Amino acid sequence: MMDCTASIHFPPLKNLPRYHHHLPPLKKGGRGELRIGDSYKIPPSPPLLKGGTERMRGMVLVIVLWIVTLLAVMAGSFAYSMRVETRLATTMVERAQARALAEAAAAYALAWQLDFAAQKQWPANGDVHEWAFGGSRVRVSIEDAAGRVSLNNANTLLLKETLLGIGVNEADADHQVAAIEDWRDPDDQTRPDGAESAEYRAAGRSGPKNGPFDSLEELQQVLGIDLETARRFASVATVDTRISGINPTLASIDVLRATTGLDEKTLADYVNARAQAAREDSPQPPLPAMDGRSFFSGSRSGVYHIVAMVETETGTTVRVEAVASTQNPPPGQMVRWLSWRLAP
Ligand SMILES: [Ca+2]
Repeated sequence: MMDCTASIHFPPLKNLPRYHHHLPPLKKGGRGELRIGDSYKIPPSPPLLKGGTERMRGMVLVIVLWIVTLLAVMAGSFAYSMRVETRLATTMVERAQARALAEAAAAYALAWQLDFAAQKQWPANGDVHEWAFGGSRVRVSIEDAAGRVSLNNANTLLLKETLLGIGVNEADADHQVAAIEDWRDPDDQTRPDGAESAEYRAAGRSGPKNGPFDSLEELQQVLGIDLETARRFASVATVDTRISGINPTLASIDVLRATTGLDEKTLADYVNARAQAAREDSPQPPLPAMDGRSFFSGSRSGVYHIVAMVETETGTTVRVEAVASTQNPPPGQMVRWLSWRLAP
């Protein structure tokens, strides 16, 4: 009888990986070889592999946390930039609304002067009219240029009284009046205390113009007039009339304060009486008597200085300064705009 017993020879297990010591003892053969029927149990994962998995899990957790943090930072940054852009857009819209309101107020004040009956109710004397519109505060004033000091036509006395009235001392006022007159007269003959081309050259400045003032800003170029004096003078002056005096019924309280020498109470009483007469449609009161000043007139000019200021609920402010004339308007229009300035 044939021996059917077959045996399979496995290679010796000498070179098994490091966990070979977990191999169970051979049940059969006992000579380092496995035979069919031998049972073999796969050993559990070695402890080193288990520790590596935990470290990997920790690293994944750290990476996820970093990603979450990064996303949170990005979301916060996006929200902030959106808030800034929204605020900027809101400010621009508010500013556009305030500007439209100031322009409307300027046009509204001017419209009152185009009708004789309306003109009596709202005299162009620089009084501030105030109202609220859509949560914004609107303040507008309009002055006939006949109530202002004409830089081109005011005489020596009126120029000097105005300079004294805005705070210039006596000696400087004499120099400045002469410099203004030398600036605008056509000759190059220096009057006492004045300044013609020789004085401007000596000072390293250009001038004088030897012609009429075209703008109030030109005052800053006159030799001997500092910036602050020029600014104050400009607030009560005009370059758009040919009237040598001022009309007190159309002069603002600032002009009256600078030119009349009257005390504050007398001025306030006069301005209040003037406003009441306009409301009641009665004749304008006379200016209180003064000592010898003769630069007043009863003229009107038809040229208007307008200031409109708007302040919104959130504090956005817009100021419009304009000068308009009813003389020689362009065809089809009622007024001619001489200047228009928008200030923040
Ligand atoms: Ca001159």
